[in-house]
Formats: sequence, structure tokens, C-alpha cells
Amino acid sequence: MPNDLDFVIRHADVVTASDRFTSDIGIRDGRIAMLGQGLPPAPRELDASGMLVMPGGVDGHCHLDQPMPDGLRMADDFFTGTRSALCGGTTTVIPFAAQAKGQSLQAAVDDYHRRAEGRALIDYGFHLIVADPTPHVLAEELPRLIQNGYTSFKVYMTYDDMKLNDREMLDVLSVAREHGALVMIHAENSDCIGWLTERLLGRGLHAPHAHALARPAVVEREATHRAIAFAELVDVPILIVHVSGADAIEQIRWGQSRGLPIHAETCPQYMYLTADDLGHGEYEGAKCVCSPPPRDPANQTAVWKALRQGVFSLVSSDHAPFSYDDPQGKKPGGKEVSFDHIPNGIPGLETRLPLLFRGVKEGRISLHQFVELTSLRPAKLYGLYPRKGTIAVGADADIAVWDPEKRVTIANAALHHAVDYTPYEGIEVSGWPRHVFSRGGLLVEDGTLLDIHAGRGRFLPAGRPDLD
Ligand code: DUC
Ligand code: ZN
Ligand code: ZN
Repeated sequence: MPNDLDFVIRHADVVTASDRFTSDIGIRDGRIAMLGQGLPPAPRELDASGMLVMPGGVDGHCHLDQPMPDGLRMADDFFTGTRSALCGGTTTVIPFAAQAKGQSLQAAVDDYHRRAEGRALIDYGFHLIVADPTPHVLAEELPRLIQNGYTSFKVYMTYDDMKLNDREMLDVLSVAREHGALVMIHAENSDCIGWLTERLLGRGLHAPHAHALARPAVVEREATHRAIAFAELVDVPILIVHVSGADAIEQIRWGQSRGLPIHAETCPQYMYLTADDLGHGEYEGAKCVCSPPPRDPANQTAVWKALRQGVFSLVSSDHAPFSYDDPQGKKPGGKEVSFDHIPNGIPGLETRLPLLFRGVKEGRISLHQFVELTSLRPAKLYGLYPRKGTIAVGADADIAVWDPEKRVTIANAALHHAVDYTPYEGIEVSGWPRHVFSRGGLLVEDGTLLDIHAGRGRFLPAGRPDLD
């Protein structure tokens, strides 16, 4: 019968960003078709008693199979990356189609679709990275791509192969304003980093720990303030990504208190790692080299406080997967290189939600904030709501059934990415997704990834950013 349900989740303690209620969840054709107690039977059912049932996570910032310069290669492609995401309760990922300088933006998008095609296990959207905003890109390509469902793009204030100057930033922001897109900004001052790097190397400081010395908080603070000033000048919303601590938070609060539409993202590395994890001379610190770098316990506290107070719109992983013992990863060419040549980035797709959930267990944020930061707001900001980001009739049945008491000591051996380490090895969490549905398919059952085929994940063209 056409109205028959395919699957019913029974006795669900449903938690969304705003509500909590007990209900059965009826799934048909990949979507949530019914909510209510005592739903009719279905051929497949799951009893969720004792579990928390939440919308699957939306990871609004991760890097998968992104083309890399200089013989580097990301360890995760769309298959291993989405496999890992799924096992950590994330059911949508939004990685980056990155334009190289001199390349057409459309060519970067076409190439990235080829990389994703037939590989993803869960649904995905694309952000763009605009590295070369030529007049043609600004006037033709970018507006057309926004129209076609690529409504968010990242720009960099650092990294020689990506960075834009101030004038270029203003140009990109004004295209976003005109066409209703959202610009994500990597805010670190490139010249300051270059100047500090030269001096550190000149003093013989080559080891990974010098990475944090080359990118101190002031460098992030200055660029964050400048980005906010640009947003004010152009009169357009922006999103400051991967905010690492108190200095940048202070700038964001300042912008928000002036009524400016400043959104911000942070990541688990700024809640759980510190600059000490970059080591004290040993090369293994390369495992935690990411930018901005992790800071110190006082900054971790500032991040948690700002999360609780609503300064941040979302928590993403910034999963940027480079293996440690890999000549295409953290040891380029098979060598231990100076800190400025270590590829930036750490893995985190699978651990993002459990690490943040630990903050719920510790009373740092509420359960509703957890859902808001990891699912609802990224879905809204990146134009995927109400299809993604909530549990409601009509939404895709992307659902994570959490065992809130499951104690896990994070170990790379148990993760599903293709990276040879996790920076969170040994950290204890309480709570992990036990069953995960993607578009109605039960893909993780009792913590075990079922036999699933690569390519079932679909591309999601994005609608207009919803900034409420
Ligand atoms: N920093 C970035 O800006 N991108 C990828 C990873 C990182 O550490
Ligand atoms: Zn970045
Ligand atoms: Zn990133």
C-alpha cells in the first residue's frame, strides 16, 4: 500500500534544537513520514528505549580528497571520509571545491564532482574556495554557481597559494551581498606569519612546536577584526571559521554587539588540544599541526563559555586528513621537515560529535545547543534546512540514535577514516551514536557499519543561506 511505512523507530526520546518529546518515528521513501505514539507496524522496526534520538550531524567544514600541491595527498576521499563521518553520527558533509590560482572556478567544481561521484556513503554539499577572484570569476562564474546551488564560499587571509588581499576580499564580499551567498573567512594575518616564521627559522627553531609560535593569537585577532570591518563596510554577513580562543572571540563579540551579522565557527581541537600537543621539539607534534593552532587551557575555557553563550553558530571538524607516517602527509617526501612545511590539518570527522557531547555530559552546553551547533545551524547556514538539521515530518530520515551512557576511550584503531592517527587518542567520552540512518537507510546498527555501497550519498544543491 502506498501509505505503508518502511521503518519505524519506536519509543524514541527525540531531541531537536528546540524540543524534546517521546514519539515513534515512521520512515517512508527515505523521509520522515509520521511522528506520534503507536504508529502502525512496519516491516522493519527498532526499539530506541533508553536512547537519545537526534538529527544526524551536519559537518559544515571538512576537507576530503582536495587537490593538493607539492606531492601532498589527503588520506581520506569521499568514501573513507563519509564512512568515518557516519560512524560518528554525521549524515551530511560539506567539503570544499577549491579553485587553484589560474583555474576556473567551474573547472574546480566539475573536478570535485568527479572525485565525489560514486564514492560518498552519505549526502554532501560543496562549499567553494575562491582563490583567484578574476573579473570573470566575480562577474560570471561566481553568480552562476551561487544560482546553481553553491551558496557558500571560503576565502583565506593566509596561505600563499590561496590568500586574497584586502581589495580582493572586498570584491568577493560584495558579490556575496549582491547574490545572497555566505562567505566563510579563514582569519590569520599572512604577513605577520611570514615575518615570525622567518625569525623562528633564523633562530634555529624548526620543530612542530614552533608552528604555534608563528601563529600567535594576535595574528588571528587582527585578521578577525579586519574581516569584521570588511563585513561592516560591504554590509554583508560573514562567518569566521575555526576560531581558536579568547582574542578572536572578543572581536566577534564586539562585532555582534554592534549589531553586525557576524557568525562564527569553532572546532573540537580548540576545546581538547593545546599548544603543548605540538610537542617540545619532537616531530610527533606534527600530528596536531593545524591552523589556527590549538592554544592553552584558558582559551579552551573561553571557547566553551562562548559556545554556551551563543557566540558561535556551529561546531565543525575542519577534518583535514594527512597521515603521519606518509611521504604525502605529515612527512613530506618521507622526511621530517621544518614546521612551516608540515601540511596543516588534523582528522576529526568521526570524533566531532562525541567530543562535543562530552560537553553536554559535563554541563558546559545543553543538549539542545548540541543539536543546534552540530546539525540545525549548519543546515540552515548552508541552505539545506528543513531537509537536513531536524527531526520533522518531511525531513530526510537522517537520524542518529545515541547511547548517552556508552563510555569510549578514543583510539585510532576503532575509527573509520584512512588516517594513521587521531589527535584525540586516549581521550574518554561518554555517549556515542549506536544506530545511524541516512535517508532512511540503517547504515550503522549497534555500532557496526553495515555492508553499504559507495555512491549512495547524493549531492545536495544548496538553497539561500538562512542566517536566523
Ligand atoms: N587549516 C585550514 O585552514 N584548513 C585545513 C586545515 C587547517 O589546519
Ligand atoms: Zn581555514
Ligand atoms: Zn579547513
